Amino acid sequence: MATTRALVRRPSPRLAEGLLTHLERVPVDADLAVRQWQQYVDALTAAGWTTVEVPPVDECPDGVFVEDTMVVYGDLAVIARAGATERRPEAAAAAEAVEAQGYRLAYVDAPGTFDGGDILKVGTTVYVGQGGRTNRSGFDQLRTHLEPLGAQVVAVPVRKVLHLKSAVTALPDGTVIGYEPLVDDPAAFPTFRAVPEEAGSHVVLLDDTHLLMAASAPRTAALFTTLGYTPVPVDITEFEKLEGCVTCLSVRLRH
Ligand code: CIR
Repeated sequence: MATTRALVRRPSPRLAEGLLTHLERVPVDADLAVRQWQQYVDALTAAGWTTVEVPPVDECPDGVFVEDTMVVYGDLAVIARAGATERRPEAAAAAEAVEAQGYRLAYVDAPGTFDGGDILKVGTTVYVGQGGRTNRSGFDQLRTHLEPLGAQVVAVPVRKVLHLKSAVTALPDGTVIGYEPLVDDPAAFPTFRAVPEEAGSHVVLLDDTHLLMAASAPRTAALFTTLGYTPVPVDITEFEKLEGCVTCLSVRLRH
């Protein structure tokens, strides 16, 4: 099996100017953000992941949320055309970085848009959030790229939060987890399970038992422990202020 690698991108000095859709702007501590980003990278490394830094785009405040630049499936990386025009310059260097890791590239073209944060993979099912940054053409093009690889590509509504993965992610056994008040259609997920905190909705699967998650969701971490998982909490307060979460800060490469 290929080694597990993760693309990451260090925060821009302009991070505090990042886009906001559902939250009010509050001051962001840029130095603390860099420290938190380093701790996030260290947590990946400690779990055996090799991190690959994508060259920064300092003129893009949201560049640190590198997950949004693509979706990977099998040996293919589909490069995003960001739903927010300000974020489109982020994609080019991320595409080069993932190609250098051995992935084939495909693109979503105008008028299509998608952000990687709107894509949740559960086995061969690929849920695509619709309503915010990812439009119908983006969905159709993703389906064209991914179905030949064996994926079932399913559209689900997203209106209450920025991205699909702001509302739901999945545990290693395929259970889709989310904070129910922010999930538009829990019934869209056959295995849905509610968690008690919004920030508890987001997990990065470090392996089959270890879950990287925000330190701001202690009750959900306790729930995951009772289910036999080991939570690995990280402080990401400065990114949460900009509607980011643990998933957005990396692209996990398992091919
Ligand atoms: C944005 O609005 O695009 C950024 N401030 C936050 C992006 C978070 N990314 C993600 O959830 N995948």
